[in-house]
Amino acid sequence: MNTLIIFSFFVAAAVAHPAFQLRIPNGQQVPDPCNDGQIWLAVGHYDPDHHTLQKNPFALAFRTNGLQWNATLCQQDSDGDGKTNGEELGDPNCIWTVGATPEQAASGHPGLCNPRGSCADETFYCGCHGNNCIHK
Ligand SMILES: [Ca+2]
Repeated sequence: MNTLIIFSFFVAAAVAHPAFQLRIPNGQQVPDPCNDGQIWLAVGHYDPDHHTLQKNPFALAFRTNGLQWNATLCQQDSDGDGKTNGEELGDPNCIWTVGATPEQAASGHPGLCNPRGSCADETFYCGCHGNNCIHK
């Protein structure tokens, strides 16, 4: 029993990237653009449940920005859906700092175009798994 609990903890920790989630506003409450009412825990990944080698555009921007949330990352529109990362993550004025309560709830995913199908060069598709989440 204890082994199962410990194993489950490490699997959950590995999947959810808690350290990164806490570095962005509402990082543990990012809406799943593929399933209404669900949360997308692996915010930087195309696959909500698994580590994949393919990171979404928000993850790449986050890494380029030194793995930190600030006005630069907040004002970008990483997924190209017309809403800034800050607008999607509930920090429309780009004032959030680690540990603070965001101004608003997250309304969208910063790395996956939403609503789905609204971006011209969309390559991600819902329901993908592993490293085949992008098709052109
Ligand atoms: Ca966006």
